[in-house]
Amino acid sequence: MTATELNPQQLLPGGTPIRLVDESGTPVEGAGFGLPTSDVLLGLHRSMVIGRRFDRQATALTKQGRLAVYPSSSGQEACQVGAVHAVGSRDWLFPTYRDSVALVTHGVPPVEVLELLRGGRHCGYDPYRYRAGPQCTPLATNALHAVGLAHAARLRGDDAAALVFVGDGATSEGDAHEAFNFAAVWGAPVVFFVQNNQWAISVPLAKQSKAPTLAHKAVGYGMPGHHVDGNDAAAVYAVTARALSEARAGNGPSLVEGTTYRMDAHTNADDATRYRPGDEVRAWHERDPLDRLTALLRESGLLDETSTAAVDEEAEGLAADVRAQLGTDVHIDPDELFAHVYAEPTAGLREQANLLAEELASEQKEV
Ligand SMILES: Cc1ncc(C[n+]2csc(CCOP(=O)(O)OP(=O)(O)O)c2C)c(N)n1
Repeated sequence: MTATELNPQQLLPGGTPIRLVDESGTPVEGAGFGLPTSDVLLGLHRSMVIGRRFDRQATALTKQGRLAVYPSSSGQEACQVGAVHAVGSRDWLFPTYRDSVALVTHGVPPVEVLELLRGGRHCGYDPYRYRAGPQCTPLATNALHAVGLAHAARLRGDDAAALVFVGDGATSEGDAHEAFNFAAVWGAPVVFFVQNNQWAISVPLAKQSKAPTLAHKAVGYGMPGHHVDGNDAAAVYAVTARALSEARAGNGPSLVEGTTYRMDAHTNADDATRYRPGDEVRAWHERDPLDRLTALLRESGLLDETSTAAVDEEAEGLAADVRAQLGTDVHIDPDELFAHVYAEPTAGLREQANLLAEELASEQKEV
């Protein structure tokens, strides 16, 4: 059934976030979705362990001056990993600066993911090869990219869908509005995944939106909104998989809100203790998404000491590899700054390039 055939009540999210596993790791009945298969659950666990280790390594590299900046997504692994595991081989992913773990989960080599953040190239990976757009720092611009690609795919008769991540703050942007509206009107196969981590730098959700939930925003555009417990990887996976499959089947876009929490500061350049109460942070530590999935898998006998150790070892290996590969300085010809801006460089751009070349040549002489 397409969104246009649904009545407004059917577009609204339920009264409570969809949850398949509670905070103690116990399955919850009656959410309208079955628990994913054992293989899927183990895959989610592996990606979350690797993602968290990668995130910790990247944060450490900022302290060693090897990365210019890193926006951690510690605490948000269930959203990023759960949603990306639902992405099909022909689908596309459109991440923000916060979504490095999503990219690693998607199969992009970690060092290529970090190329932008170490001050190398604007995008260290080939978007076509991995079917992943570049990480966007201007908020919600990636939502427009996702809609454009998905709409074009549909016109071509290609059944690919696009998954795009935006933050709670980004939903207030004009670009988000245009993307939601265009996608709904044209039935573009997009799933807008809002990672509601409660804060847009120092702006809390209460100062960001008066909507009952961010998922409620969807009804105003005429698309379904789903509200999911964003620290329950099983629920995120199940809801996103269904939303992507609806999109691929030609039933239009939808918006999924995952309620989660950014455990670290906005980036390594931010001090979150200046605006976030310690009690709030401690309460979210108790709802850790990885602990929840681990508890479920251990209780059901799917994970034991040996398999846990094997995943931990794999994550350590990945971190060691990242450290080794990022241990050297970036060497880029400064002239590259002007490449890829326009197909035909403008006169102004050529002038700037010449000025830079002259300045660098005079510095060389001084040395
Ligand atoms: C168009 C635009 N305006 C302002 C900024 C500055 N800015 C960077 S991050 C940020 C907060 C974003 O919060 P949210 O969308 O909730 O994402 P989060 O960082 O929490 O993942 C702002 C305002 C920006 N990057 N782009």
